[in-house]
Amino acid sequence: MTDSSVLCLPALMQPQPKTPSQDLHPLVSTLAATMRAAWQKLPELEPLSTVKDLRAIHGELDGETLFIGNELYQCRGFRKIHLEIAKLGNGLQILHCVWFPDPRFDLPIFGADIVAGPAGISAAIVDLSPTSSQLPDPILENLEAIEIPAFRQVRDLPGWGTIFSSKVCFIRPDGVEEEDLFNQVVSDYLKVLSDCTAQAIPESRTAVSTIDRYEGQLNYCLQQKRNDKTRRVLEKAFDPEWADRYIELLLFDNPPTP
Ligand code: BLA
Repeated sequence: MTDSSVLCLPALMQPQPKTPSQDLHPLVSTLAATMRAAWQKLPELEPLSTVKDLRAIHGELDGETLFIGNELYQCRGFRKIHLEIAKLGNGLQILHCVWFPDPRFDLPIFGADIVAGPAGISAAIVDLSPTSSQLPDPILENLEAIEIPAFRQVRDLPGWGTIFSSKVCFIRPDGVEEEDLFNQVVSDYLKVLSDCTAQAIPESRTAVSTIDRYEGQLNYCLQQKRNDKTRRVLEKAFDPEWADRYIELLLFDNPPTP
């Protein structure tokens, strides 16, 4: 991927002197800290240099400041670790985080998405998603041991949500207490994943299991790209062509062939 392809912003996106950490919803800030603490413990963590210029995208729409902040890493076991924090107008804030495994490792995809509007958090989802027919045994066993709180508003998955595991947690948090409980679930899921990552041993690039996991990850990306809600919000804040490139090249780029 080239930097310039994604950095080609519409003319109205002028740099603004605001910093991305301003005025974030407390759950967005807390979850970002949870995720950063988790990836710091990963083996051979390095920033992903190919997209370093994408770290901050600023702009203005209808007098409102927009920004997207991206943090990207890779490590032993994960080809791409991505945290995006965005403020996209109409009081909309998004935290999006995906850890895409290197298909040689038998590891699931970590995904989380939080959407906050003026009325509070409407969607909070976290999952360790399989890239083959089911989650790896150690992951499933450790997830079984986590007690998921009885959240009051559990949401139904959309049609494209067949990529998620049976352990997906998709809720509308009802109050600060549930927001804290959701952060704890995310933290527990990341602990399960980090522990398995430390022990994982890669298979060869040509192993049938590696190819299966590559295809599973490709399918995950294809299904996520069917989420019209993501596309619509980005199209409105930026423009359709920019949104399309951003989704294809940064959010859900297809994995390279192993
Ligand atoms: C929903 N995602 C949404 C919604 C918006 C976005 C506006 C609707 C909110 C709601 O239903 O309450 C927008 N999400 C974005 C944008 C980005 C983003 C602009 O990440 C930009 C980065 N989505 C993901 C990941 C998961 C995910 C990784 O990106 C899950 C691991 C899930 N988002 C997800 C789901 C919905 C959603 C399942 C609900 C979709 C629906 O009900 O139709």
